[in-house]
Amino acid sequence: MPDVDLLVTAALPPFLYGPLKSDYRCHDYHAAGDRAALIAAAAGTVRGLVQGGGTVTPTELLEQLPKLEIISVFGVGYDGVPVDYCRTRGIKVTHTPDVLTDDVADVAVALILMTGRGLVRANRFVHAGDWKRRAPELTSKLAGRTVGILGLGRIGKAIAQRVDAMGMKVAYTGRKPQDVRWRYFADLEALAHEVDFLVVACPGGPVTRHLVDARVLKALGAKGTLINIARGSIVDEPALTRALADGTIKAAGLDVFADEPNIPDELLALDNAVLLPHVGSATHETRKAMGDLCKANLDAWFTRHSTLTLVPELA
Ligand code: 8YV
Repeated sequence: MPDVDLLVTAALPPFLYGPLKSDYRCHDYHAAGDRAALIAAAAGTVRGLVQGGGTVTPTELLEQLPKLEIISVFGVGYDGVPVDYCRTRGIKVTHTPDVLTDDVADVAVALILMTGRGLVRANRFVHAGDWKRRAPELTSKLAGRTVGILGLGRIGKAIAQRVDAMGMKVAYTGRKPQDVRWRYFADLEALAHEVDFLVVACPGGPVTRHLVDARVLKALGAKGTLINIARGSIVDEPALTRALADGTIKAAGLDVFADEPNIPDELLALDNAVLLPHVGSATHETRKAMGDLCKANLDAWFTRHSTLTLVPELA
């Protein structure tokens, strides 16, 4: 392996960080007490940067790394990377698609089941010993209900296939209709109006910021539940909290938030919100596969021995 310096800007799991440290000189920017000193010492030699899916990498940091050749994202989402800036400098940006699709889609389905069938409340009911005192509540049948998917990419399609198999109807919106049998809506508000569950599965970033706003939530209405397994930035979180509190929408199932791991107290307090700590890809198998691909992308670049998993904009 060539003699290469890497800047590490996120907390990495040992099964990725260990192999990286064996093959590269790693500068731990994430854990550094004095980041300015670390940059002053390493900036002239850093040729690769490793970050997480949700990590924001400011252009100002990249400007201090004149030798940077590649950013390898440990995650499918690269909304924290200034891709246009990277293009102007010829910096490669790679990510870890495909390997996490099944797990993230599973969590979307779990959130549909947890909200739709009241499973979190039912679990609390049993733990609290209430079953001995009264019958559990009745909920609503999922088969026959409609799931609207915002963003029919790899993960969106995997969610559609799963809920299809559950007997639910599928509709979707995105930049353009695709060659699939599910109904396309050009307009998100129109889709929200039509569906029982609106599932956010599109990329984050400036283009999709607050796409799900008060108007879309109003269209989803009191029959509707919002599911988000993508990025917190796509949903106007204060508007969502208000919509849940005043009954504008029925419920929400969220794996992602605007400012993780901070969740506003008002949202935390709501009984009609099922909240998960961004566990979409959090299985041993998938995180290991993501880690392997994250490192393989660096190895491919620095040894020129195999191809990179470039982000679509730079492919
Ligand atoms: C990970 C993710 O939690 O892949 C992504 O974009 O958000 C998640 O799978 C994250 O990337 C870990 O850094």
